[in-house]
Amino acid sequence: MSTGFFGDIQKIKYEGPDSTNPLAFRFYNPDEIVAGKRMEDHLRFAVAYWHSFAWEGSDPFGGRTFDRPWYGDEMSKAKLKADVAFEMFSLLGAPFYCFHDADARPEGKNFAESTKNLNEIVDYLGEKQQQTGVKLLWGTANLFSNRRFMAGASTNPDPDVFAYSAATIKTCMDATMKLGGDNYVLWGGREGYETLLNTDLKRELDQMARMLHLVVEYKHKIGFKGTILVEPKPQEPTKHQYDYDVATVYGFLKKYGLENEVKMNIEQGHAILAGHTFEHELALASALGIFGSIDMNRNDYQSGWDTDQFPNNVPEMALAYYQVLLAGGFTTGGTNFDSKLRRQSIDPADLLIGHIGGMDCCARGLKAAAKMVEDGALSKPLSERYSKWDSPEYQKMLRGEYKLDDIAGWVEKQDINPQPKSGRQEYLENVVNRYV
Ligand SMILES: [Mn+2]
Repeated sequence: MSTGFFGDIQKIKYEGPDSTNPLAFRFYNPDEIVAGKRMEDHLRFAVAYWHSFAWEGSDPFGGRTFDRPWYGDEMSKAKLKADVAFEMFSLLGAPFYCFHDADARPEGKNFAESTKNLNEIVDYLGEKQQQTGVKLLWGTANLFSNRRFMAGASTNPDPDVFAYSAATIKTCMDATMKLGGDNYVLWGGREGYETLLNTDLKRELDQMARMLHLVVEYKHKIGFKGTILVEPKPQEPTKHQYDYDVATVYGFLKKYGLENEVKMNIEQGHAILAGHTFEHELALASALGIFGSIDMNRNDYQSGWDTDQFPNNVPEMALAYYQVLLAGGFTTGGTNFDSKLRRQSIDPADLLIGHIGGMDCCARGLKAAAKMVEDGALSKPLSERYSKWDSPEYQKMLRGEYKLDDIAGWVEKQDINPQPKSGRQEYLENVVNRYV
């Protein structure tokens, strides 16, 4: 039974590149085989509950612009929200969704009532999953919106907040497990500081590590088979976030012995905020063995904050999925649209069109990336660039069989005299542009 929210819009179909229908896919064709696998199984699209159904269109200068029939604190409204959300997942053919506890359930008067509300809505979401076949890519806890979290969750100076946060995470991990989620995500939210004048940085890092250990222990205790993911972000809302970027998080995981238990959920917009490209963060996570999943969006390159827009830049997506393919593709991870409409885009159809454009953009990027991999367009010049390392002497050097003075003697004896070679960047950029 339809809620009628999307009017008479029917399931979005693939119509091919020549279609001018705004409510059709031009590139996302779920069953099309790309690099030996169905496109849907490569991309593993998920819709984010929060931006699409919980965010009301506010900005720092004004409140709600969207007019949705599910706004309100009653359980009946939460169920209507779920009805519309699953209608949209089905219209789009999105195989997954993601949610925070606070997106889906009304806040209770205390922890017990919030948990009761969560459990009731989780049962309802479970029924919707059964009816539609849509699955949960990941669950997470919102430990940043309520004023109790204003000074952080696990990193709060008040241990009552640490305990409340731990209890909330427990309920959200239970919910994720019950709904068959493939991952559980921790985004730092307000885990950072506004000023060092009131912050004991070392103590807060120890607290954050304790929470992550608790999460990992509980995962094993309940037999959750999914992946624990941490999502880096350098700033916003706090001036400095502890999960700054992939490199920072990896150092944190190593220090606290968590590097084999936790992987990364990498967001395009957060990479940009950290002064990196998206593909840098993906390549680094892959090199460190902690690549997990993607939050797909884009930032405005001029505004300097996290605008969470739908992706629409195909060359950027091509380079991103190129790294995903090199990393062996997603296992438990996927492509979650952590993307929101602009606040003037108030029509129900805008929600669909934002996702359709994003899915098409990712599909085009994936196809370009797969072709670059297949042709060895970038990998052949790359291995050529490093080919001298294959020689036996340099292999020995790399294995540590020569000490510094051995190498000095060898360089003198062989009269090693390095000759610079072109890095061919313009050539390689032109190659990429051939594929997109
Ligand atoms: Mn973001």
